[in-house]
Amino acid sequence: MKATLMVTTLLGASFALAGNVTGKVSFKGTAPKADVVKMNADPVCAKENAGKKVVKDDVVVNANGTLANVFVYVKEGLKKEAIPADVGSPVTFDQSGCMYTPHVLGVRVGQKLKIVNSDSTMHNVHSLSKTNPSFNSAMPTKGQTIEKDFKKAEFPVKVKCDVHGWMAGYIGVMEHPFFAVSDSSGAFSINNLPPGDYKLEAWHEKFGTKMADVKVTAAGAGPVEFTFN
Ligand SMILES: [Cu+2]
Repeated sequence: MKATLMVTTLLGASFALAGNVTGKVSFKGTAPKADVVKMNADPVCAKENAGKKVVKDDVVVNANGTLANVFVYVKEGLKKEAIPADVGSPVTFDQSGCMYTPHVLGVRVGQKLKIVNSDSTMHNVHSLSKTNPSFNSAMPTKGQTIEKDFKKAEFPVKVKCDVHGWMAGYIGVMEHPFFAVSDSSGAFSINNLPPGDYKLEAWHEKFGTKMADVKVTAAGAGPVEFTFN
């Protein structure tokens, strides 16, 4: 799919906090029709979603014409000393209603990934990592939790459920904490980035990648806009 990139950088916008890169991911064109996920193969999944219309989560175009689940991260320009040593608290990756929540997330190398089964059915969480060892863990019990981490940076790591063919998620394993995922209004915010010139990459599982240059000064950085179509 041919896509054009529009990057808008308004330096020194008064609403931007110093060191924070905020922006949004727009979607131009016709949103693909969201297919309903048929969960009849597992009556537990079907029951958990009774009365709800669950749609596929590979392309989520928001009501305001933006795109959710885009992973945005600093690809170039970061100095090693700018990377905080503390990798932060565990990040939760939930299997709930037989879907992954969140669908796309980031963790740092060495940061704990807390994988939860909130369903009364068995999920089998299977990472298709290549740089890191793949894991493949059956989680038969509701409320069960396991912890994983990654020793090396790798992006993207696809995760799937071997029981439920519709379940897929993506994890960005990063050396640094300067990443974000666009939300239900298309917004993202990469915080506390030291002043400098950076290249950001925005990645979407179906629409590929876009790059943007951003300059962070002591006054912060203005909004960055990525456009996929
Ligand atoms: Cu599953």
